[in-house]
Amino acid sequence: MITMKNIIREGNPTLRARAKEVTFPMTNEQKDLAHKMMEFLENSQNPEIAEKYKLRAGVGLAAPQVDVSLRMTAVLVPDEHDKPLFKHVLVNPTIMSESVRMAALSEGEGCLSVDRDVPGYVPRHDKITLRWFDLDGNKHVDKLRDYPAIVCQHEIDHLNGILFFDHINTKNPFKVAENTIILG
Ligand code: NB4
Ligand code: NI
Repeated sequence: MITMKNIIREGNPTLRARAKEVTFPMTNEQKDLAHKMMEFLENSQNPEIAEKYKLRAGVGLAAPQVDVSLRMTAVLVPDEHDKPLFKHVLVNPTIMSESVRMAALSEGEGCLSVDRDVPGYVPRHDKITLRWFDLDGNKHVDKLRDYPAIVCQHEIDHLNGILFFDHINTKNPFKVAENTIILG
């Protein structure tokens, strides 16, 4: 299983690299990694398992975070009743279109690869149209908004070597642009 020991941290060059496209058919090793990434998210959101293995809670995990430079990310966004709102491993995800309106989480963002608090709003597109492939190479197109859209943008950033604090306004971390809504 994946634990915090397997997750690389800020300063490791893999986190700043552009990850490579996955080619189909995926290898068994790649599929296995995809399943283990989703399993990590499930475990991290289970209070008993998270406590036992000292896992930080996560709603997303990108392959570069476990030092595999491939365009693949697991996303597990629960709703208030812990029923998944969006639960998929996205392979080669691409944002096809995005809203002009931006959104940011009121609490800012954290990252499993960043061991410090970086306060500030992280402006992201409020709505995105996302194209992605599943492990069998089937193409999917989803329109996402608000929280799931923000999570997917954080994860796709990892595939492009971008970390959340790259988006925070350095002069005024809590500055709100006029086209930005604050969520949460
Ligand atoms: C990715 C997220 C950071 C901001 C928003 C949030 C948590 C992460 C990083 C957008 C994407 C991981 C991957 C949470 C969390 C709410 C839902 C369900 C029950 C606890 C869980 C806590 F843990 N971010 N952590 N950070 N990343 N919400 N929740 N809750 O997930 O670095 O690249 O279990
Ligand atoms: Ni992250």
